[in-house]
Amino acid sequence: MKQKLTMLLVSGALLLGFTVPAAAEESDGMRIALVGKSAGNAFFEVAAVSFKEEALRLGAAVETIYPEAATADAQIRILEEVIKSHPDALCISVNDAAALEEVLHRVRESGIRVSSFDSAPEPDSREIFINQSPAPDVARVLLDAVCEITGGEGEWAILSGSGTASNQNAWIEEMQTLMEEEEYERLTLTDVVYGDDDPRLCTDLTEKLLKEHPDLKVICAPTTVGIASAAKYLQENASRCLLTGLGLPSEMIGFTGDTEEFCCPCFFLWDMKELGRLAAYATVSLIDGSFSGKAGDLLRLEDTEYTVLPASDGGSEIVLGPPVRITSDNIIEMADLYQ
Ligand code: RAM
Repeated sequence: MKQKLTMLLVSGALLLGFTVPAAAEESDGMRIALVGKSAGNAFFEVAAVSFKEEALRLGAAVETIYPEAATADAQIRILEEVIKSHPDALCISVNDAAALEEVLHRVRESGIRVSSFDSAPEPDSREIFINQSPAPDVARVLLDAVCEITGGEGEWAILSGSGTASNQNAWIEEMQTLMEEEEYERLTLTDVVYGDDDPRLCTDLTEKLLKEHPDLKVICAPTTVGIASAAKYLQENASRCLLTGLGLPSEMIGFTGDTEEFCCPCFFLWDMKELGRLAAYATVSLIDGSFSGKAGDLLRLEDTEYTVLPASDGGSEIVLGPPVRITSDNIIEMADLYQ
């Protein structure tokens, strides 16, 4: 078993240039491949910390694998390797649910259990999705923040991740639906752009948005990479345009505050520790057969009980909880929590 794992690590390292986590070599028991959207995105590294801790506690070794870019092709190449090395389970956040459907079917057919978190695969490509927060709740807090920052009227734009990401697309769709409500009717969504969770592209798109829309009041970036890149650009250029979205507290220190020197009055995230922990617990429970992932099933994680619900896409999911608002009041505390 150890030999197989080493082969995957070596081939993965050659293919993608990622490093071998120490934890992956510490167990001869269950093995899990944890696949994020892309390398260099700290969101997945933070989620992996509590994922690995929980998995190790339960006797499973974790290999984290990050594709070189947030694309379907890069993830497909990784999944081909995963099929060959055959861990007990795969837990994935997908860049493109439709494009990954075929390879994920083959992963499942090979006997590897498939859980997912953050960005959901198609219902029949997964056994369970750990949903960080319901999409309507995420959309509501973001739109309310845009409303609050603009004073309820004016132009705003969205700087998203990749155009095929299920999570960002669900949040954007929900925001567009909510825009029909009366309280948002004086807000104008001027543009939606996709920075592919690539810091350079996100920076260029921020510049482009400001040039093309000189009256832009707020950029909403529902991606940790997008918001961090936009924050740097806006603040370095002393832009009057402000910022909100979904961010990692550690990356938003120095940009978050209510006074003029800061570009971001508030942003949101969810409980990253619990996201990783719950995803690991669900994955190990699939492997050991104590959990089916089907609607109605239960997961008991210490004193919290999670029920599997039917997801809006027809699959099943466990919902973690509501998004958390982060401001200058709690950013330091939150950054300490999610290292
Ligand atoms: C980025 C990713 C991830 C998303 C967070 C908020 O890091 O796109 O999928 O959940 O932002």
